[in-house]
Amino acid sequence: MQFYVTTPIFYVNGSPHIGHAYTAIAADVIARFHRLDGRDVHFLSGTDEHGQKVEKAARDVGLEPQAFTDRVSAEFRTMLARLEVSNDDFIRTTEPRHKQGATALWTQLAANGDIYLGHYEGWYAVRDEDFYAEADLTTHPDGTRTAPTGAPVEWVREPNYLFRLSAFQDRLLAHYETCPDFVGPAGKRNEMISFIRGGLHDLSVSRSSFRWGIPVPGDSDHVMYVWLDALANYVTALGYPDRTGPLWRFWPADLHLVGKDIQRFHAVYWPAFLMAAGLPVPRRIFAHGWWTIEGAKMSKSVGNVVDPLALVDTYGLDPVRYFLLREVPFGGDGDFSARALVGRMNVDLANDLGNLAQRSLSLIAKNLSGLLPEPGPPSEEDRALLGMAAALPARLREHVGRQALGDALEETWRVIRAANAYIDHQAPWALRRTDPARMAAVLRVLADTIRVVATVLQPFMPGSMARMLDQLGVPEGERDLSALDRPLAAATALPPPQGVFPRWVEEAA
Ligand code: ME8
Repeated sequence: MQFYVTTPIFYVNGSPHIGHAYTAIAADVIARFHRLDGRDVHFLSGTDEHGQKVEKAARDVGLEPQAFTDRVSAEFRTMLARLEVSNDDFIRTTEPRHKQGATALWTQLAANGDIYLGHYEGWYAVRDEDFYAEADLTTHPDGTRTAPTGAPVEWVREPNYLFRLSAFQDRLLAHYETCPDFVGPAGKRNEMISFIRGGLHDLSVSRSSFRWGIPVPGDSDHVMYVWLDALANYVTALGYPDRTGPLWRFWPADLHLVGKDIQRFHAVYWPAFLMAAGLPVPRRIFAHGWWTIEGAKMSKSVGNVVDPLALVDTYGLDPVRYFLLREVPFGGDGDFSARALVGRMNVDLANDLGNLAQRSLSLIAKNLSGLLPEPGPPSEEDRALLGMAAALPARLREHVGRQALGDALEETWRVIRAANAYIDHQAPWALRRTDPARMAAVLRVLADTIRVVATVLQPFMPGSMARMLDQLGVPEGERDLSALDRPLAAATALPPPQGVFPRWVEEAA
């Protein structure tokens, strides 16, 4: 069964930061989990390169927009690679395949009578690339106005093409009614429904006061509004308008993962464009929350923008991936601090999981010549722990299926904590003299439990979990969820155990 997941395409007006890394890592975990579960996955990311905001950023550094976007888009690609994000494709909106597809989408909307030439007069925030009503603005003592997001607005008056969004109000509401899971988290659904019920105005979908965009077919005085251009990426990357190509089987998308700031574009405008074009709408749009840094909004002028690659250089990739998804429930807001990251590294990773593996594996190395023992006759406690471990894949499938990535980790840690309690209680080190057969049975229960844990954690921490599975002697081709039904071969020679998660010790000042 296919599974198509996307990240937003990132604006190339500045270098990638921790917020972009967060979305990409979360989408990666979801993509990897579905691959592990045997699904045919397509995972798309990319960059959003047109519009006034990007044009202005290029001008500010004295570059032509194309040269500028080439450079910044490459930085996003590098970030994804360094974070081990496993996207299958990366689309740039300046690529010919995208321009052709977006042009075809426009032509289709116009042919269906859903785009007409009009006039726009109103407020526009370049930073948000969004239109605002007067009533939503804040007026400052110096007479300037800002949008609810804090972005400065300017008065725009120009001929524009408009999309007949108002005509889709009822169809959108009906869709929300029949597909209760269309939008997540659950609270966002009501927010979107009230927005639609509040009345939809036709949407300006072209701009005629600057040039950096895809020309409107048949009227090169206009370029397409950057959001129509950008949203189209999810289908142009699959080959749209060609619906007979190999990738079209992935449409409709199973999941558009977005930040909460852009939910409305995805959950209102995008389905309306698709309905107008006669295309199926995505199955689900999930919005995650917002990161602040040590309590403050991330901002270039404040100088507190966190570079994800610098974090990875300092702390290592998997602790960063783990921290971001564990620290806050997915869908809620979070605050980043190095202290909290180090806490997670030392407690969850080094103490709970790292020690569990290291203790179990070094007992096998020392007392059983490094040979994986046979399962013994199970005790009540063995059954309880193995039962918890066996239930994990199905529990995680459920959590990941509703994007509850933090819950998936919490559920896994419940098993890890139970395994630590088990090892303390069974004290296999003491059984070595008194009951070596029982010691072997206990170590096998631990090895089997760690195997399940390491298997289901692969999407979150691919590198470290590969090393843990290597140490358990799990063959490379036997690491997906279905392999868990096949017991590991007894007497497999395990490599010498090595700590996977070192403790982080602050250097003395
Ligand atoms: O909105 N915390 O691009 P973008 C959490 N090009 N996530 C954050 C974040 C933060 N502080 N800052 C950014 C755009 N993000 C459009 C999208 S899609 C057709 C077009 C994440 O680069 C969040 O997911 O401004 C946000 O939605 C995404 O980066 C893209 O931000």
